[in-house]
Amino acid sequence: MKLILAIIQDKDSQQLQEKLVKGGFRATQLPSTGGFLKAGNCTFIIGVEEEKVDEALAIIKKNCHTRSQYVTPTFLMPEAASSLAEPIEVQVGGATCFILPVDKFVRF
Ligand code: 2BA
Repeated sequence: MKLILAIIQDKDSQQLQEKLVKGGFRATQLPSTGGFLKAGNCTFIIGVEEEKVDEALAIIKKNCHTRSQYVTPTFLMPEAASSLAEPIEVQVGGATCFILPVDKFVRF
């Protein structure tokens, strides 16, 4: 068994949850916060059989979209607050996924 940790944007979480359930996957959603933007995002914990990992990743890929977000450099560098810094564009998502081995899985 494997554990997929998928960090996605809040906007995609409902659709992803629905599609995972439809595909026969069990998932848990945790609210999380990105270290760079300090904005809310969503972390899915999905326990899957090894042979189904690619199927789950395909669902995540299909339902999680890349979006542009603007950050003011002053947010990143407070010392530059007085300069006339323009907002910069960063591409966020679709999904950042970690696939971990699971030693043991039990459900009571
Ligand atoms: P954030 O840390 O808020 O990052 C949001 C977006 O800002 C990133 O999108 C990336 O485009 C940009 N970014 C992040 N750190 C940067 C840096 N040091 N310099 C320049 N640009 C930077 P994504 O890469 O799609 O990441 C989306 C979210 O996934 C992240 O939100 C974070 O919560 C999570 N994440 C990404 N990589 C991770 C990692 N290696 N470990 C743990 N969480 C990660």
